[in-house]
Amino acid sequence: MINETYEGINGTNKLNVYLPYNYDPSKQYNILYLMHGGGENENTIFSDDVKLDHMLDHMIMNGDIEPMIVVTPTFNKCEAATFYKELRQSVIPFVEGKYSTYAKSTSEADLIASRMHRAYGGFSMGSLSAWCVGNHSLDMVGYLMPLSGDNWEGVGSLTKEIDRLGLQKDEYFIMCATGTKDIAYENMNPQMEAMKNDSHFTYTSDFSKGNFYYLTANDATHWWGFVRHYVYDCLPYFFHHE
Ligand code: FER
Repeated sequence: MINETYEGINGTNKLNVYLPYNYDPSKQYNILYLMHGGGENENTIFSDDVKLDHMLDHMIMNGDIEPMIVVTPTFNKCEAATFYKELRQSVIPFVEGKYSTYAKSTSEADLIASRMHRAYGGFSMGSLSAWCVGNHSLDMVGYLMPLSGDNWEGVGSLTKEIDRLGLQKDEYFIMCATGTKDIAYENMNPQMEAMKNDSHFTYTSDFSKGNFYYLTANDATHWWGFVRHYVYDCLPYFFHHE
């Protein structure tokens, strides 16, 4: 993991960058931004509590995913719901100016052009941050992975953003997950039903046929020990569209 410090719109801040083994700066990589939950920080996801870096190494080795860059930022200099501003103005330009992604440059136009090679996910309050990236910055991100946290702004905030951008249904993909004993379960269920019934979404785990799926794990609680498995389950479905 590379520990990075950057100057952002909310002041000096930190994030961690996972580079896949054999990272080659002459190649282009898909990139996932993955956000921690409340009371956590940018180090949580690569700490011994979660060890996501180990899982990513194995997923790449097993061919479950293409080598990709995974960034763990923090919303601790602002709020989960407003982090999308720091993401688009500070985090993505900093990271993708330094590491090799599909962004040809860090201009807004080039970041928008490379959106289908960029994903954003998060756990709990990080899931809220993911929904808010969808609600307000879907021009820069093609894939969302909200895990164990509902969209406090409501489904209408997301569909409004989709309409504002004029996106087609093969230009945004959302895979959500939680556990049946997770404190987010009862909050997420009605929203997931509303999305299933909304024409902006086609519900299927086969992202060649639709763009929205909700995975529920029996008896799983609000804990990274379960949530890391949702990342394992969701990530292979990402980055298959231009
Ligand atoms: C949710 C349930 C719990 C949620 C967030 C939480 C964004 C966060 C709990 C905490 O930080 O303690 O549905 O949605």
